Amino acid sequence: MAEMILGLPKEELFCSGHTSCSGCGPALAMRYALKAAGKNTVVVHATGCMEVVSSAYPLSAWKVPWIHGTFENAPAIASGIERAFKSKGKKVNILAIGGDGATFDIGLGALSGMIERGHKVCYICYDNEAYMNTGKQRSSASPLFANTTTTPFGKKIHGKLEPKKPLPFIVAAHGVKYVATASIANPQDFYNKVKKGLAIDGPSFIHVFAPCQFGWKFPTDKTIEITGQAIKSCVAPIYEIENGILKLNKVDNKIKIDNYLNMQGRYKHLNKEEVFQLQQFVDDRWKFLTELETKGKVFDVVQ
Ligand SMILES: Cc1ncc(C[n+]2csc(CCOP(=O)(O)OP(=O)(O)O)c2C)c(N)n1
Ligand code: SF4
Ligand SMILES: [Mg+2]
Repeated sequence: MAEMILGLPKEELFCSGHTSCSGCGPALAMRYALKAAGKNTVVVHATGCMEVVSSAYPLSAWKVPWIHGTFENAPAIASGIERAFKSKGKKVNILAIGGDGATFDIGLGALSGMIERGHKVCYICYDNEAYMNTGKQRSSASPLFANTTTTPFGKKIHGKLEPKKPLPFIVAAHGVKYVATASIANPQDFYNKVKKGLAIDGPSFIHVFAPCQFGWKFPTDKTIEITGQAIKSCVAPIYEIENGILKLNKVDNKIKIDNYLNMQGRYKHLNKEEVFQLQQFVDDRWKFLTELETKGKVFDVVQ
């Protein structure tokens, strides 16, 4: 039996020596995801920070077979690999991984196709809420009012004008058996969800909230604290949608979002009205989710 630490295998399959910034949230997500998937895994990676920092030729941080295609086609490559193994009667975990830019925006068509065709692939989106690798441009996962290089705070606009795209729900509406959100502040929860996703006989989708100190502008030792603030304030709701039924991770003593915002440079321009609007958005969505939880099955499952 593998040696475990805090309920996770000690062995690292995404190993040290990669070139991410210190305090990188997504790099932790890679470590935990690989601990859950184990050695019998092929990883297909979209372009983005985690691909770039882990694969500078001739080096690799991956101790499992790993392939990088382009920014937009990881789900299509994963689909082909899955069918090839299936035709040989081999059982291998297929993890497709992309950032929010690759998943919410540019690879969404390929992801939708992979899901609709029913490929047995677990897709993990690590969400650092912008196109970080190319210099902090906004994505459709960037939150309302976030200061990015393409939604800069200035006289005309105060950061991004649109709220975050509700991607887990868009994926769930495809009829997928397993969709989950997770965070790097609760490795056991994320680990269990990746295991569950890989065990599904069909596509599964996991969205992991993973702060980026470079893009969000916070000190490198605050990554987990900020993630914790996002969970406790319900900025990042954590839930599963299993066979169409939504189950929320409970939050005792929900806190206000002020501290979460104050810890980050990307929000330092906000005025009181904007903080109020953001709080309202978070509260409304939490209420919506808690109400949805009481309804039983909210999505049809067709996979
Ligand atoms: C078709 C295409 N457009 C743009 C790029 C340039 N590009 C490479 S990585 C990247 C940003 C990736 O953002 P995300 O998926 O959120 O990952 P992150 O870098 O934030 O980890 C962009 C725009 C590209 N490689 N291919
Ligand atoms: S820019 Fe952000 S996501 Fe990219 S390596 Fe640095 S901390 Fe990690
Ligand atoms: Mg990103």
